[in-house]
Amino acid sequence: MTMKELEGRMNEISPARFYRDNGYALVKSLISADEARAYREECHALLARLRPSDPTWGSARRIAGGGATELRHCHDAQFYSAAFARLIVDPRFTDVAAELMGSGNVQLHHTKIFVKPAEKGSPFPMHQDAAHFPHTRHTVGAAIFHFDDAPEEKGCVRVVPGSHRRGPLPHVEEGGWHLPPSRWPLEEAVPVEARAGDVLFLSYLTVHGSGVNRSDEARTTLLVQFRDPEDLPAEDVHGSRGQGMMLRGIDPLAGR
Ligand SMILES: O=C(O)CCC(=O)C(=O)O
Repeated sequence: MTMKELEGRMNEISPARFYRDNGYALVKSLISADEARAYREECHALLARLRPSDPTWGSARRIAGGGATELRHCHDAQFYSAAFARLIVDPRFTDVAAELMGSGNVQLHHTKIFVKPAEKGSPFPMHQDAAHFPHTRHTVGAAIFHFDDAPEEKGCVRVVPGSHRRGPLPHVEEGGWHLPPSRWPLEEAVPVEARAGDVLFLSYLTVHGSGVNRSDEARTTLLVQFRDPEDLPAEDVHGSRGQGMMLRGIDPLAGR
């Protein structure tokens, strides 16, 4: 399907149905434009306070055509500003996450803010998040809150629709931990352009990446990785301070 056909289909059917078929769903205006603007300011103020690290993958430079690029980032944002703690338990978000997973219970894996600075915001080579933190039942998903518009020239997220059905794929350690770029070129993936307030939900098996921000404005997002609490990690990797917090419902495994 072309990008336009996918967008049309997304408007016709429920996010849960589209997510099941394609491994992703863009929920438009999940928060208002005013809320997105306030969260944008909160992200930039927080990063200014923290002196953030730059997690740009070594292989990003090749994708960017050789030039240096930059990412500003913070893990576990809800530990630094209560605004993010409120957002991750907001039923507008958790109800969608529950519906997509087919579980009433939504548990936090981790959160991270990404700011791709204007003109040189780093790309992400194509990958599955599953390669970074594999789980036993594959319910894990990401919700990417957009706090400003993310058109293609800003390095929006790109996806391979339906790739979640292929299961975990072998990744290569090559300036990052991603799929071989020659077999999974970023340019061939479908760009999911978003507006401030939109939230992109993505299965952790969906092959995705993102391009360079070449625009004159930063791209600002909060990524919330969630799971069904009964979906246990397959490997003891990727710890984070907030992991295991319940965002909706209960943890049926507690006390066992
Ligand atoms: O925000 C982006 O551009 C992509 C982030 C991503 O792919 C990830 O964190 O797994």
